[in-house]
Amino acid sequence: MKLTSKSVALVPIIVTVATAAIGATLIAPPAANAASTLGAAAAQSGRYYGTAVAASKLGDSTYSNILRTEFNMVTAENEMKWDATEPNRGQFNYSNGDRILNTAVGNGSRVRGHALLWYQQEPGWAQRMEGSDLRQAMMNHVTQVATHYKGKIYAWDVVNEAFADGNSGGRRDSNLQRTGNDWIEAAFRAARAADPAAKLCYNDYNTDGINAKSTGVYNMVRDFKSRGVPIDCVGFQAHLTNNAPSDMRQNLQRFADLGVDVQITELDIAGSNQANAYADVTRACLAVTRCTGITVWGIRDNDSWRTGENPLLFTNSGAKKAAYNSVLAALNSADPGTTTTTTTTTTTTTTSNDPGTGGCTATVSLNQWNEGFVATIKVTAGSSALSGWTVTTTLSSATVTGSWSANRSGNSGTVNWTNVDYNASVPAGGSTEFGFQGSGSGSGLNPTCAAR
Ligand code: 9MR
Repeated sequence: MKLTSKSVALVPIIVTVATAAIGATLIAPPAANAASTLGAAAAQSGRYYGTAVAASKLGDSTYSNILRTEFNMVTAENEMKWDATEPNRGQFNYSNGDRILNTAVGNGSRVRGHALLWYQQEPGWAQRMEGSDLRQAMMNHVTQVATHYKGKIYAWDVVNEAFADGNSGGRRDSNLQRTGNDWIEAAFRAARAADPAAKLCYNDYNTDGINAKSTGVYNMVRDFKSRGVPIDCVGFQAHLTNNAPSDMRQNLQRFADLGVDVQITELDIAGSNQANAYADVTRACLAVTRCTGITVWGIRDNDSWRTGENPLLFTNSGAKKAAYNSVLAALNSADPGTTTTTTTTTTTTTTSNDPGTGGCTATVSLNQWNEGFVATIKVTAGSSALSGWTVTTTLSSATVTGSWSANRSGNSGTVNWTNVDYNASVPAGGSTEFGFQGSGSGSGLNPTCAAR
């Protein structure tokens, strides 16, 4: 069939259908003996509960007692960052990082390494560098620090906060980024070579729900997985106020579906709904099999970087807050009677009109769970470049609740999606993607594509 006109009828042809069903039983352990500490409660489901630790506070007995009894994962709040570990080029200082690591190990805790490369807290000498000289210094830093801690780190935040805020979905400008877009994968490869046992994570904030920024990270992780770049996990910082994003679980799940572990890495929550929001974040992680643990960003309110916002689980004097009790209860809520089973099905369907000259095809990758889904749609140009496109989907038993990288005509029934400015142009044979999440069933979307 040869279709040559833009206005030609869209005749769907099912080209390929591949379906994989993954059944997962979640929140398994019985709560016969509810655990009385955060770490023990999280361990019932094989997860950890951690905190950020400041070396300067280890001499405070209230602080170190809570640390020892409640937590089984530790992140150095500042002591393993670039400015702390390499204050002068080629001259390394691990004294405070090692103090935290040794304290953690002495308490029977594991350690998250934070962070090998971050555009903030670069030492002054690195801030003044650019280009290939900086790239060389960056990779040497990754190699040296990961080698020093080889075999002792559960997971490294190899790269922290490399994506821009707002709707671009792209990278943040920095001297690191200006060394070339491949700096992130180069860092992951260097870290893997130095410490093959550590899980290697990308970590960021404002990526806790589904939005343009988290989708930018998602696309990078998917690309890394498809090209064999060694990435094992994604950290979601979760610096929140009042509420967890309503789609936090779905967001964690879509990353997990790419084949990486996910973790909540720097949790703190300000505002009057704090206790509920903490429980919501806890449940979001517990509902995702590959969410392996939660770390709060400090112990007592006055240990927090968010001065005056009281966003943590313990008061200034070290007493447990309502938020503490709600987290503990959520971690202990594994009741055999309420064990939930979630089935996630990943379906890749190619439905197309024959692209012919000036046409395009659309394919959908669908992650469906019990009551909702995320659909990623790939638009591929035919033998001519596109200067704009329209994709039509059929949502007979679903409602769109959020979307990215396309304009849409409605949220159910026949929904038309058109390009936004930055993805209107697609070269001949090239492709671009947009996506959406919805409630209900995403099956039968049957996307068709037309040039515009
Ligand atoms: O909590 C850290 C604070 O003590 C430092 O002054 C600050 C410096 O930028 O970094 C804080 O931790 C950050 C973390 O390393 C990365 N995500 C955001 C955290 C809060 O700013």
